[in-house]
Order: sequence, then structure tokens, then C-alpha cells
Amino acid sequence: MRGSVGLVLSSLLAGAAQAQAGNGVVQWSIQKRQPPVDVRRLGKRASTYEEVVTNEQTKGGYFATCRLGTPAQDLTLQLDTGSSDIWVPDSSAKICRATTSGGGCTLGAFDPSDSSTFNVTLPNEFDISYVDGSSSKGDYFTDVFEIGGATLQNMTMGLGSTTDIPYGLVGVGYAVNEAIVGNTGNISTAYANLPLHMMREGLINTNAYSLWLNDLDANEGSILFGGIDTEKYKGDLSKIQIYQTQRGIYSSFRVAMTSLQAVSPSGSDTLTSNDFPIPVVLDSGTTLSYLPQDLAQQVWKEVGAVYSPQFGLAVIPCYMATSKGSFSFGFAGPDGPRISVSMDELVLDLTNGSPPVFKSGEYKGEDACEFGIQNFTQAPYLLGDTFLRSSYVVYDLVNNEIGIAPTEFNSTKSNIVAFASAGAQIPSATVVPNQSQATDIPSVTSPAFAASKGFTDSASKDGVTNAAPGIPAAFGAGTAWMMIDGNGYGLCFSSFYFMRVIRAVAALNSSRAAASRHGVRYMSLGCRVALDTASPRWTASQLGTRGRYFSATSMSRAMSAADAALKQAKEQAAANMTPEAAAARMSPEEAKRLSQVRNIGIAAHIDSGKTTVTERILFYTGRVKAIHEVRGRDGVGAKMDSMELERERGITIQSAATFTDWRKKENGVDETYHINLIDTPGHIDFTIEVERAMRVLDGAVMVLCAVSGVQSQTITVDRQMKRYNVPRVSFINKMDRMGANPFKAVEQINNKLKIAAAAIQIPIGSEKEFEGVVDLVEMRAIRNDGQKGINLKISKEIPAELKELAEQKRQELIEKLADAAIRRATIALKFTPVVMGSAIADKSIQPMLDAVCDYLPNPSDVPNMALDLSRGEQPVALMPYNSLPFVGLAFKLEENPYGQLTYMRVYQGSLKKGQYLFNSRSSKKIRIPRIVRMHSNEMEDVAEIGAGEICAVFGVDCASGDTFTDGHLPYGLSSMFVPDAVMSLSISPKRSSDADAFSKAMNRFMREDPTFRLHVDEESEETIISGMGELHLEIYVERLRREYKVDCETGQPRVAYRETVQTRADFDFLLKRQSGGPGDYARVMGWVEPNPNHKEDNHFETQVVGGTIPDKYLAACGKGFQEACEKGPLLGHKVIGTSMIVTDGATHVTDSSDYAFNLASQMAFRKAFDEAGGQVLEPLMKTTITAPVEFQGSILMLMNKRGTIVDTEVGADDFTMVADCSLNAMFGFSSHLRAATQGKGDFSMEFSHYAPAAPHLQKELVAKYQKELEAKRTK
Ligand SMILES: Nc1nc2c(ncn2[C@@H]2O[C@H](COP(=O)(O)OP(=O)(O)OP(=O)(O)O)[C@@H](O)[C@H]2O)c(=O)[nH]1
Ligand SMILES: [Mg+2]
Repeated sequence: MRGSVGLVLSSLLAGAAQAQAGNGVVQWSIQKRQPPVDVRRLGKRASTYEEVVTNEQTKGGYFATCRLGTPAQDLTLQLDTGSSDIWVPDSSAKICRATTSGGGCTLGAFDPSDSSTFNVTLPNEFDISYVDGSSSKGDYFTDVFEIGGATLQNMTMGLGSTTDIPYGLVGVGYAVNEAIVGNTGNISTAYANLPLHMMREGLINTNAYSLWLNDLDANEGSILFGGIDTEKYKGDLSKIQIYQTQRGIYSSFRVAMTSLQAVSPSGSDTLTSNDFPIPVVLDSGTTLSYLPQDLAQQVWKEVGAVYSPQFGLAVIPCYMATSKGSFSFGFAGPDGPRISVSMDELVLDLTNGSPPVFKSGEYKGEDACEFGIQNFTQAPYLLGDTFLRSSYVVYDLVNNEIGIAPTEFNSTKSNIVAFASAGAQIPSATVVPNQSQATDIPSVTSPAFAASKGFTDSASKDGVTNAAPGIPAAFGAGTAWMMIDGNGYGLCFSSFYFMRVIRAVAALNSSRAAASRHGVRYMSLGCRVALDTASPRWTASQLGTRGRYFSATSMSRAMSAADAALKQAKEQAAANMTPEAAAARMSPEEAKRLSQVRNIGIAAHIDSGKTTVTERILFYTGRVKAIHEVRGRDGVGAKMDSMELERERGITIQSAATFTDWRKKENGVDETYHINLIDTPGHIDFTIEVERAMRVLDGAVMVLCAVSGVQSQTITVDRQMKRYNVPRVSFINKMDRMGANPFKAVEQINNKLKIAAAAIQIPIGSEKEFEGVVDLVEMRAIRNDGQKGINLKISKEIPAELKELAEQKRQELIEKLADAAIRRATIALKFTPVVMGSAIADKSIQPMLDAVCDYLPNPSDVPNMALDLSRGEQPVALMPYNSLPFVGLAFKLEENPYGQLTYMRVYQGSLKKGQYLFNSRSSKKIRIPRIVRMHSNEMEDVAEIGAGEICAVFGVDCASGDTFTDGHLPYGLSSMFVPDAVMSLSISPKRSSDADAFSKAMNRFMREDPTFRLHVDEESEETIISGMGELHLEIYVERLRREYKVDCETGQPRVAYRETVQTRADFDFLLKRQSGGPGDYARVMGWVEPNPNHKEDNHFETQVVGGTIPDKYLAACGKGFQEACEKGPLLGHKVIGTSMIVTDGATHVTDSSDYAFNLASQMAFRKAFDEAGGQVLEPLMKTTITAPVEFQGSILMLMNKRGTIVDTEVGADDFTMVADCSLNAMFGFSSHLRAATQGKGDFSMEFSHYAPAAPHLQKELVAKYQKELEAKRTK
């Protein structure tokens, strides 16, 4: 947090910051200084407070010098443990351009245009607001950052382009506290902030640092990253735990303060509070310390401080700085550390010039100073500089611990001890035992104030010097607007989440103006905020509307103390997954293992060569001994197309998984990458296979045809990759084909897919002469050699005729992205590096594999979130560590001759053979008898599978999309998107003896493929299967025949229509049947109407008053409505977007029943449906057609009849047309298209939405259906 904003332009304290880096630590000297004045803040002052304000002492923050950019620019920034971003003022920001006296950014501003390494990463995403209402906004960027002699490349920082603060900050708190996380509400947006980045860059071993602030007179200190300095504290460091601000989330340095003692020559007192154990935040950005009201008042009584309503502060005679009394702060329970703070640290100047004087009372005529301990009314309380100067504090952000010991003031010696490794414990610190007893606190009785006399008596009134020296007197009047009415509480508040609370309240009240009307004032004295007595209580629920992280403040209030936090911490041990913890907890072996794992999918437009490419991958990695082509021309067929049907048709139908090892030379050393790979089908009817692969994979290779570039299904898979945030490498295949033009494809990726792309290779030769590629990153030529191109010839000699092109394309690449940034941008989904080759000609597949290893993420590089089912599905991060509890997703089921096979992506924890898992959905406990790795249709048994990997398990009864855990984590994983079935057909086995086999097959298909559905139409008694398209259904019919030997009779493919209503229609329906025994009686009244906001869903509601229909019958009515919706009145297709409201009715003593009400509702619904304008909806398909431009005219003609053209894009050679077409009109379209384009056009279709069918079609369909019904009735 930002300390004071300011007031005074002081002479900057002399001396450049001293720095040192090396041996796993980075040290940064900091100095206290007054920030330069902010002109705006001086502009407006409430005159009544002016005097108070002018007398108020200005507080500085701790500042030091950093260097930024290339060449380096010097900037002085404020250190802040309460926030987490580095940000710097942009030299073009208005405030920095101000030339009036005191204006401008005198501590330095950053000019991005002068830095050659400046790179914007997230435009406009940086947005931080502070509690005083000041803010800073602009881009997030990366650049070189130097601190304490250490240089960090690509440090992420905010650029304050719109800011009212004339200097920047270095926030060193938890990464979850970054502004971006607060703004997105998503932990996964956190980036490596300064300490984390230092750790990742190996400058320090772990994410931890120590803060030494010398005493008040010295105004200086140092922050030591990655180590401790044993000469800067007395005795031993005690280790205490940090408490979560919210379950599983550590965002501020909150510890449990468990005692406070007053000690003076006359005696000592144990002070008491209702709030013990008190949650306090150790915040270097706050000047004073703030304790609960009851405790603060006892402290004041001990020292004779008086609360001045006029000042809004507790004040004390300045001579009390010489008192020999002190306060001892105890932490973490009876055995915890105690820090003694002496009076000279607690008496601060109120002014820069001559101090104000007490005008009346016992101190009349004495100089007045500010007292360092103030009161506040709600948790968390703060221990700022007045406390921190007396305590050496080590912040361990990995183990979430604080090391604390009394400060060795004025120490000139130094003995730096670095943390040994990532996640290492604080060196030479002793853990405090019995921390759980922090809750056992003394009962509240008022202290005897035995120390009080000694505090005053030991103070000398003579020779008092002001506590804070060296501040020029000239600025007595330079202050900000002040506040504080008689009842107000003044406080310098700073912790980041508190700012958020203010923002949240402001947001709640819709504007800042409104917020201030409600008693939240934005004040500018330091980071002060005043709450007047009319201030509303901020409740957890109110704040909850804004964001979950920041409601923590008020929640902790509700829980009232640290003991609640203690319990939480225990409960959530496993959920403690901050990015810091994530990065550091990993053992080096685990980090190494994960860094060489890639889970990738190959996805693309149909026939672009995915399976052919995969075959080469398997060959070059040594997984298969010989290359076989798709379509099985040599009688074998590609490994991944193992199904007979696939080999016959030359298309992939089911995705297939495999795994293989790729040995890649890195700096002369062979590194082995373990690749799990899924080859997906390109045809849109099997799109679910791509969907679920993308759901579970970390990266993808998007294959494109060098001639056709971006095609219709390229757009579909692009959408799928974006849906699941899958980073990709683009591979332009078929470079051997005539007309191959990789650069056109690159341009199309940029333009059509709207993802930045640049080739990182250029081809050597083309078409038949295609030989290999020039690698633009390394600037070397790579050619294939030997049988099947098994050897690579790598040469630094770029063919002379290509030199110029290589330079030009390299330039283009660098313009898009500096090469070091390729990986980062790719993983961040902002870029796709493009490589090229020809699978069929065995060229340049190996460099593509290298690109997969170089640029695609390993399992720990991408955020994977689960939903905590016990906490309203709050997202929680999963970490691919073997040591954590297991979480996995069953993403695909398959039956094979050995039994039921379940593909599983292991997100967290490892899985061992024989282990028990729980199914989160069904709560069933199951044993895993066998684990295999799939290699297409073969498998290999393994005893164990590591976190982050993909495997298949046997003998697990579950559904696709089920989450498995070890039984202790209440987690679920979001499932994948399952598209709606749009086509159906009736089917029945020709021989009745096949019925068993038929139903067995159907059950299996449905279990395996969520887009394949089956139902039996009760009236026609027909079995209807439905799916994604003609081919989809055809394949299943064919598989029945081949795999189950069941020949089937099928009807015509039919469109899956829907039915809905257009207006409201009332009903009053009486069912009254008498048939000998008990009859049926039910009367229902109400109406039917469209469900406007949910066009796809139905809604049932009861508004019955006075119990005319008892509840249980109402439930039956709801069921009846649901049943009626399954089979619409018009065509027998599903009803959607319809509401039924029941308002009244009647029952009969003996004849009413659930059955009667169910039936009555169905009948009432059918009757009202007609009156409500029941209509037929048909699926509209988003159809994308691509063809050479010369066929544009004929395709227009084709499409005119079939749908509405949404978009046409005409390129140099090809054009693409997107139209919404009625599915009904698309039967047989492929042959029409073929005829119209001489076979050169291609198209794909996917479901878009439902729309009313043309009236004549509706009529026709309804008539036909009624006729069928009639026929059945008369049969
Ligand atoms: N000229 C040429 N043809 C290729 C190349 N790679 C693949 N093919 C051919 O393209 C056709 C389709 O190849 P597949 O590997 O089945 O394509 P796919 O992307 O797996 O197809 P689906 O899985 O059905 O979407 C086959 O006839 C291959 O021989 C290549 O680099 N150059
Ligand atoms: Mg294929």
C-alpha cells in the first residue's frame, strides 16, 4: 500500500540506494522520504479543518532507486508489502507533464518509447486504486528491471498512463493481491511479481524476503530478498504462521497478536481486549499502528495520550519520546515471540515545523506529538512502521510464515544467510510451539495500570528533540484535505484489500459520489480514510456482490478473530495453492519431470493431414518402426486410424491417444520430452472428440494445408481451442503440393482467426522441390536426409537465394514478437508460432516436434481449476504435483475387448494401481485395478501415473466427464461442451434375434459418445437415434453391422425439430373420469407462455394460494408439464422455451391423485399450446463454404435457396461464405456443391440456433405427423 500521498515536497534524502546481489540474495537499501507534492490534492481543503491539517505531520514511505528499460532509466519507487504490482508513472502521463511548481514526476517517470525492450503484454489491464481514491491505470508491460544490482528480464509491470500519483510503487506482497487478480476475480490471471520472478530467474532461491527498518532517527532500512541478515536482529527468529484471508488464499501478512504488555520503571500491566487473538496485518506501507478500541484506550491511559477529536488522533506531549516505558507485543500464543517497542518509536511529529501546542488541560503549553498507536473499530488491525521498526520481519510467502525478532538498531554489521532452496524454511528460525493455543487468552479484566506512573515519571521534559528530524520547516502549511469530525476515526490505512473494500462499497453504491454520501470518504492525508458515525457496516454479503477476495475483510470481522482463521487454515491445508506456493513447493525432481511433459492434441480441418503427421511423429520418435499411410493403401494403415472403417474411408472417426518420447538436443545435451498426444478427427460430425481432447490437453498443434490455408473447420477447431484456452503451434502441412503458399496461410491465421501468428521458419524450395526449412530463430537451415527423412542435416549456411527472405521474415517475426517472448506469448494465447513441412514427403516434422517442446506449455504452465463443491463451486487451482491429493477427469470412455476403458487426465496427485478413488458425482468409491497408457488401440500396463499426465484405467464404471478424487477433496471439474444433436433417424434390427446385441451396442455407443442419443418413441414404438449429422449416424449403423453383426433397417434421416409457443394462453382444465372403481379427478387453472429469457429451457411455476391444490399434487403437475414437453403436441418433438404457470384448481376427496394431476397438466398444456400459437422450430446451421473465387456466383445461387448469408470474405484466390441455413435444406448439399464447384468447394456445418420453420413446412410437417398418429390409432 501506498503510504502518504502527499503533502510536502521535501529535499530528497541524500545518497543513492545501496544495493547488492548475488549468492541467492538481492538486497535493496531503502530510505524514508517525503513524496513530492501532488498539486491536485492541495487544491481543495475544507477550511474548518485547515489548521488541523497544516499541523499534521507528513509521513513518508520507504523509497529506493530502480532502473528500468534498455537503456536503463532511473526511477525512485516506494516499497510496499501491502500491494503486489510494480508500477511506474508513464512520462507522458498528465501528472508527469505538469510543469507548475511541485508538479511533474520528480522521482522519475518511465518513457517506454526510449526502451528497446519494452513490450506491452496486456493492454489497458493495469488498474489499481488506493484507499484515498487515487489510482493508476494503463497497460501491463514487460521490460528489464534492475533492483539492488540484480537484473530481471521481462518483468511484468503496470504503466501508469492515467494516474494521479507522481511516483511508482514496488508491491512485494502475494501475487494473488495483484490488481489484475482483483479486477478479473480470477486467480489464474496472477503473474510472477517481483519476488516470484526473482525466484524463477534463479536470483533468489525462494519467495521470501526480510525487512529491516532502522529506528525513527535513521530513516532508512533495507529489504533483503531471498535471505536473512542475522546481524540485524537480536536473539533468535521465531516462526509464526500467516493466516489466510479467505479459505485457501493468503493475500496479506496477517498474523495473530495474542498479548500486549505495558512495561515501565513503576511496574508492568497485561492489557486486555475482547478481540484477542487479534488479526493484525504487518504492513510496511502504513505509518502508524492500529489496535482495537478497548486495547488502544488502555495503551493511551498508560502513557497519558489523549484522543483529540479535533485531530482525530491520539496525541501525546512530545517529551514523552524520552519515556523509559515500552510496550511488548506478543504473537501466536503463550510461547510466541514478543517484540518490545519503546516510547521513542511511538512519539511522532505532527508537523514539519514547530509543533502545535496543547491549549488547555494537563499538558497546557506542551508541544503536541502524534502517538504511534491508534484505535480502529474493525479487523484486521494494522501494525505499521511504528511497530515494524522494532521488529525484524522475514516474510516467507511460500510456507506462509513470518519470522520475527527484535531489531538490532543501527547495526553496521552484516551476515547474510540465503534460503537454501525453493520452499526452504526460514534459516535459523525456531517454530513457535502451540500456536493453536493462540486462542487461549486471558479473561478480560481491566489492568491495574501499575506501569502508568513510570511512563510519565521517566520522561524528561528537557532537551526534547522532535522524533523525526531533518524535515524542512518551510512546508508547515502544505497538507491535504483533512477530515474527521468529533466522532470520526482517523487512520492511515493501507492494506490492499482494504482499498478494495472501499472500491467495493463505492461500486455498491454505484458511484464514488454516492459512496461518500454513505459515509465513505476519500481522504488524502497519507492514505487516510474517515468513516463517520453514520457509516454503514460493511457486511460480508454486501461485499460478496463485488468479489470474493475482498469480502474477506468483512468476513473476518464476522468471525471476529484469528481463531476462526486458525480453523480455516487447518481445514484448507490442501487448498493452499497460491502461485507462490505452487512454484516453490515443487521439488526440483517434480519441476524437472513436468518441464519435460507435453500433453498435446492435433486438431484441424478434415483431411489436412493430422493422422499422417502423427504417423511421422511416432516414427521419428521411435514409437513405430515403419510409416504406414492413411486409408491403408499398403494394407496396414496409419497407426492412429485403427478402426477398420477409418482405414477404409481414410478419415479419422475416433480420436486416438498415444505417448512417445522425443529426444531433443538442447545446448548440446539430449533432453527427453515425454509427449502424450491425441489425434482428433476433422469431420464436424465427430466434433465431440475434438471438444474433449481440448478440454484435457495443455497445448495443440493446429495443422493447416499449405494450399487451402484456413478452412471451415479450422475455424471450428480455433473456436474449440479458444473455448478451453489451449495454446497452439501452427503447422502448415502439404508444402509439397502445387500452389503451396505458407505465407498466405499465416496471413489467414492472423486475419481470419484473429490470433497473432508469424512464421518461425521459411521453406527451402517448394512443391516437388521442397527440401526443408530455415529456422528463423536460430538462423540455420534444416533438411531431412536418409531413408524416410530420419536424419536431419542442420547447417548454419542459409541458401544464398534465401538469405534476403530469411532476414525479411525474421524481421516480421521480431516485429510481432521478440524471440524470447514466443513461448510466453504462445502460452498466454496471444500468439501462435507457425512452422511448416510436408508429412507425406517426410519433411520437417522433427523441427515441429522441437517447436512443441519449445513453445507449448508443460502441465504446470497452464492454470487448471476445479470447482469446490462444498463452497458454492468456487474455483480452486489444481497443481500437477504427485504429492498432492488426487484429482482427475474421466474424459472419454471406450469399450474394448478387455473391458471398459476410461481415459483420464490426472490434474493433481499421482495414481497407483490398486488405489481407491471417489467419483464426485456419484460419491462411489472404486478401486483402480489396472492402469494403462494407450498407444492407439494397443496399450501398455503401468503401475503408476504421475500428476499432469494422461492414462486410461480399467474397470471403472462412470460417465464421461466425471471427476475423481482421493475422497478428501470436495472438488468437481467443469465438463466439456456437448453440442446438441440435430439429426435423427429411426432404426431397428432386421432380425429380432439381434435385439440383445443391438441394445448392448447402443448402450455402449451412448456411453462413449455424448453427442449420440437414443430414445424410443412410445407411440410409434420406434427406436430413434440422433446425432450430429448424416455421417455420424451412418457410422454407427455401420459399426453395428461390423462390430456386432447386427443389420439394421433405418428410416430417412430426420431433422430434430423443436416446438414452442408464441403468446400467452390461459387454461382451465378439468379431468373427471369415472370407470367403475375409483375415478380420476383433477382441475388445473393457469396459463402457458413463452419463457423469454431462456429460449432453450422450460419453466414451471405455481402461484396457488389457499391450498386449492395441495403441494404434492402441484409436484405432480410439474412432472406432467415436463413429460408433455418431451413430446410436443405438434410433431412429437421436444418443447423448448415455454413456461407453464398453475394458479388455481380443485381436488376431489377420493378421486384425486398424483396420477390425475399429472395427466390433467399434460392435457391442459396440450390444449393451451395450440391457443398459445404453438409453432415448429428448426435447427439453423452455421454453414461455412470455401471455394475458389470463380465459383462465387454459382454458390450464391445455391445458398440463396437454403439460408441467409451472414458473411462473405473474398480473398485473392478463395472466398469464404458463412450462412445460416435450415438443416432441412442441406440434405444432399455436398453433391450440389461438388457439382457447382467442380469438386473444388468444401463446406462445414454446425448447429447455430433454433428458428421458426417456414409456415408451409410447418403445415406440411404437422399434417404428416397427425396422419401418422391417425393411422396408428386406427390400426
Ligand atoms: N500432398 C500431401 N498430401 C498429404 C500430406 N499429408 C497428408 N496428405 C494426404 O491428405 C489426406 C488426408 O490425410 P490424413 O492424415 O488422413 O488427414 P487427417 O487430417 O487426419 O484427416 P481426418 O482425420 O479425417 O480429418 C491423405 O490422403 C494423405 O495422404 C502432405 O504433406 N502432402
Ligand atoms: Mg485423421
